[in-house]
Amino acid sequence: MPKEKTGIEYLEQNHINWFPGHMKKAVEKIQQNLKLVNILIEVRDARAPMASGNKKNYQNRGQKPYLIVLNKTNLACPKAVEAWKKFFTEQNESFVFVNALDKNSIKTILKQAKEILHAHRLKSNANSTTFKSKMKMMIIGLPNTGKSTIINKLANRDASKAAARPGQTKVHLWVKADKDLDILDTPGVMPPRIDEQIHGMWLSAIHAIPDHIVTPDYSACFVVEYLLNLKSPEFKKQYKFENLDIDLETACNHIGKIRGCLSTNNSYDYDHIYKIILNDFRTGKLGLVSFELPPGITLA
Ligand SMILES: Nc1nc2c(ncn2[C@@H]2O[C@H](COP(=O)(O)OP(=O)(O)OP(=O)(O)O)[C@@H](O)[C@H]2O)c(=O)[nH]1
Ligand SMILES: [Mg+2]
Repeated sequence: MPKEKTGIEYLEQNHINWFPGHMKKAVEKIQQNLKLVNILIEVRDARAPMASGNKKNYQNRGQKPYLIVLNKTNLACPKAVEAWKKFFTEQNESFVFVNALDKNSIKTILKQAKEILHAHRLKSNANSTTFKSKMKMMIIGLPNTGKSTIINKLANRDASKAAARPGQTKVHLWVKADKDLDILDTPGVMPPRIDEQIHGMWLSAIHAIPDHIVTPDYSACFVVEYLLNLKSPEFKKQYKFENLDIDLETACNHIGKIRGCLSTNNSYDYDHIYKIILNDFRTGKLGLVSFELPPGITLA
């Protein structure tokens, strides 16, 4: 239990970054493979729509059509999602909010991608004899945003292994979803540098960054502080708090007590407590939470 420093103080003393060599290679490969696809789909996390984006990294994609998919909407705050829809519309961005665990939701990706390709074709004046009706999409995005899950839903089979941890997909993998749709799955890639350190904490909390980078202690404490500040009713209910006007340590100890996280010498087993908190948060048991709002927006 970090008694002296909280997650926020940690941000002031350290710089969170995660861009190992395999991600650099993955970016190079993505650039090489651009010519093989006719649309790029960037999967982000709906709880942090800009912080989980990496569009800047793919600047030399030319005029390639680009669709931003905001996934895990079923874990995000609905009011924040509405605010982001307005923002992206105003920015003239092609986007769609989805929940990859729901097949119907995934169909909206295909619909949107087809519309974008069609508009692109009209704009570039391609005549119908040269237009290839087959859609070849490359799915890119930060680790653990749900890329492989989306591909599996589109293909209707477990074509690419998905897992609840960042860094599952290691190689570029072509998946034939149907006769008119080929999809290229890619390894998750972080931005080379996370400028805003609070974004590093958000990305750890939503598990785009593995726990060993920021450590479960800081990620879990960050989540608890965030939910205490929010006065989250779901957090209160899940751990049977009487009220949320308490400090971080009191909150963690209370969670330890009601979840039976005591070591043999009767002290709290904080590793266990942090694991429970992160797992509960990431599976939505602590409510629908968004970390990021569009610029200038606050929610009532
Ligand atoms: N709640 C929720 N979970 C999701 C959703 N989409 C994916 N997941 C879960 O998120 C985890 C990561 O999914 P993956 O498809 O492996 O993510 P990825 O982007 O391919 O990850 P990397 O290959 O590591 O880059 C899995 O446990 C999925 O079941 C969603 O919309 N909602
Ligand atoms: Mg994957």
